[in-house]
Amino acid sequence: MQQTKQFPEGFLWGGAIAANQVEGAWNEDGKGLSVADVDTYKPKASNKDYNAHVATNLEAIKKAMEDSTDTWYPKRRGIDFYHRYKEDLALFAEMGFKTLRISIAWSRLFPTGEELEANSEGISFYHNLFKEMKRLDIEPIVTLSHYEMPLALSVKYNGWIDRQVIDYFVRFANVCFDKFGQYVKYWLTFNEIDSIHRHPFKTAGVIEEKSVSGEEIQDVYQALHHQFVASALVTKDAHEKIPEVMVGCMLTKLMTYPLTCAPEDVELTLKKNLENNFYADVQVKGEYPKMVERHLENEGVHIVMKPEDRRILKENTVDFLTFSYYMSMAESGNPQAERTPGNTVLGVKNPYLPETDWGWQIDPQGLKISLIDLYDRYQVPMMIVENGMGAVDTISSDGKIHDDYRMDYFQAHFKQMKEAIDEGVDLIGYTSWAPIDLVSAGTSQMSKRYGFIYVDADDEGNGSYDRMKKDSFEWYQNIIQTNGAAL
Ligand code: BGP
Repeated sequence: MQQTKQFPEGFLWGGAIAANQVEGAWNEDGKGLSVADVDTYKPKASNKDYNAHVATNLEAIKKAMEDSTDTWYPKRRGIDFYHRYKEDLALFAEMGFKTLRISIAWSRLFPTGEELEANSEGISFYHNLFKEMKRLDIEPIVTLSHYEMPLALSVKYNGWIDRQVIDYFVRFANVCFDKFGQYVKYWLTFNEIDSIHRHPFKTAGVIEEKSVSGEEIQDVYQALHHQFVASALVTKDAHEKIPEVMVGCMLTKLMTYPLTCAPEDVELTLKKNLENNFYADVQVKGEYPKMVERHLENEGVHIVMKPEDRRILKENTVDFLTFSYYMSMAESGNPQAERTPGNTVLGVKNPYLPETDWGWQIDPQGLKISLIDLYDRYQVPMMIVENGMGAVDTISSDGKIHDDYRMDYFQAHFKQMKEAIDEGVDLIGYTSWAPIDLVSAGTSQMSKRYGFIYVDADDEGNGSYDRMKKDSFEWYQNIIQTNGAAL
């Protein structure tokens, strides 16, 4: 069979952003505070000091709630997408985007989460955004919950630990389906739902010291279960309300290799990968895997479920699977093995791989392995909804940004994607993280740059916020225009 470099017809090329990292306007037009709005930035934190910015104890949160500045809370100003979205969408359209993944800020629609009616100014903003996307022929992919929820729900209920939050989320999601369903076919429920284990506050509003059970692991699994049920319930609603809708789950793909072929390393690795699959097992297959249930039992975790929960999960599985892929990990039984930071995790360093400025190990082939592995296991259409390289970009003396390293990164990953497709994987889309520089989720830095478009702002929020094309802009434009043939 003749192999071409072209991707399947209609392949959805594009980019991905999240409301809390781009919008800004944190207190405008009736928006309430979200958990992301209290994410602080410490100027002295080193590039690799991932957790340096996290201040999630109750006292710090309450202080931040009263603080009306945005200097220490960079996500409050984002990249001012709220006011500049037309300019940004025009640039994405110029690159030829077929799709753009965005998220909706829950607290823009429901400032405290408990209102009975949605905030009309919040609705208008997203309505205008979707209208503009339609005009530019950019298909939206919308994440309902991307690392933010109304802060008031976190403080009052301790986030997703309380079952009550399911009802508020279902109300929010239904408003989104009713108001924006005419524009949006692709919906994702929770961004990186598995990340609740790594940062329970950011993902699920869980404040450790407010714990009821006193056991972090118990709290996290309980909150996760509520998110699973909420995800299934809104999947049901979307299926009933929006014709031809596609609802997906979204995972952090943390492909793990054994550091050596010592059986101990292999077994540890197998367990890591099974653990990573658990979240898709529940959302795609509709049930908790037996081994996970046994593991929880052994750990003394008891998830409180309602009698109907298992049926709800089973009857309302997702239509497609999406994931983020930034790097792979290694695993070893040797406690002395060198460690390296990754996407909110610390893993064993793989000696075969280079790394980014932030120490994330670059592994394009791991993307192909991940695609084959996931497709073999779940057999549903897939999308890569985040992949990219956080780097320090500098403006050269000619006034331009020559980000060859970024083009190399993408080129290598795209080739592996194509090979996976040639092997039979049903990959329907790809959205790079992120097409435009934005505030980092992990470090709250602006200087960790991902975009094809540069934003003139620094870590302290100084700058004009003007946009400028990097060299990679034209490069990606060409890939999209030729549907991959230019690779
Ligand atoms: C993913 C998140 C994104 C994003 C990305 C890069 O886990 O879904 O929101 O930010 O990671 O991480 P960072 O911003 O920490 O570099």
